[in-house]
Amino acid sequence: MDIQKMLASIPHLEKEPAVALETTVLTHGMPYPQNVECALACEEEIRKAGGKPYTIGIIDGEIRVGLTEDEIKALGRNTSAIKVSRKDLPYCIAEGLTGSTTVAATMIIAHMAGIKVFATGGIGGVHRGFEETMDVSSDLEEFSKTPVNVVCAGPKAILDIPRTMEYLETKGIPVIGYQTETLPLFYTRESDFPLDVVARDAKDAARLIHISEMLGLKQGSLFVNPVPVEYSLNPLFVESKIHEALAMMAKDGIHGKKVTPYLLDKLVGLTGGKSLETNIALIRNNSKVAGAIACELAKLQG
Ligand code: PSU
Ligand code: MN
Repeated sequence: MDIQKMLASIPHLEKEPAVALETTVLTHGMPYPQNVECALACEEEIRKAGGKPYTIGIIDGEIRVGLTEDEIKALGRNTSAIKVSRKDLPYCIAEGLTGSTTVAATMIIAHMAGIKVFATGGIGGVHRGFEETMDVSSDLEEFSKTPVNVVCAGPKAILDIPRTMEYLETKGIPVIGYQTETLPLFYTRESDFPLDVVARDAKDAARLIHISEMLGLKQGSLFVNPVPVEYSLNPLFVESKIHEALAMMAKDGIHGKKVTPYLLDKLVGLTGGKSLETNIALIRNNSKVAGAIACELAKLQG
């Protein structure tokens, strides 16, 4: 693989209303075939909002910005694709492997392509029991390194939410409520965590991104966008299922990069598929909002 040639093939999309989409949620976050349907629906949501979707992944060791529909379908069926975060990028490319990119790795590649807005479901964060395991997602660290702005439905509820928020604060990462004054918790719309900053609409959000850029802050921000009300799950129901999933995980001795996929998978079973339905709804909704923000940003900067 000629690395120089591969890098030269990455498009430059600074002036476009481009929105990045990740692929770990496709390969490790949802079962087939809902994963593929969801990935294609997210692209469509972005287009409907006037944006241009670019699904990011690594095919046979080659970084790809803008997978085709057939490639998304193939990746969604590929059970041997590796989960690629920041640390895994060189290895995946060196070995010519096919990999799906996490929030952290997708931010890095999106930035190479000049994409400033990125939609996902929920970012990684500080895991419950981190005192013991030291498990903190490298997604959090990425925001202080890479100026890409992520629309999500809050940190995943499986995490230690107060500590995830403290970590973001320490790193100087803006957490901006999209039409909400409290932090949404992925499967549920609301929480007891107040937010300092609220974006009233996509234009507001784009201005915050633009100003951060003009100040030369060279870091990302996090837009937290609540799941649509009809898909929001009861927080007590979710919490009890998370406890069950965590107990199963302890018994199965799961660690490291397997933790998040394991918990999401167990929750689908424990909630009778409800968590999956909600996950699909929220990620589509985030894609729609990201498309609108990317449009406003392109107008500001075009
Ligand atoms: N959003 C979802 N489902 C997912 C993810 C996000 O709705 O599976 C993925 C993202 O790729 C994120 C990863 O980066 O989960 C977090 O993994 P970890 O906790 O190992 O960093
Ligand atoms: Mn981890």
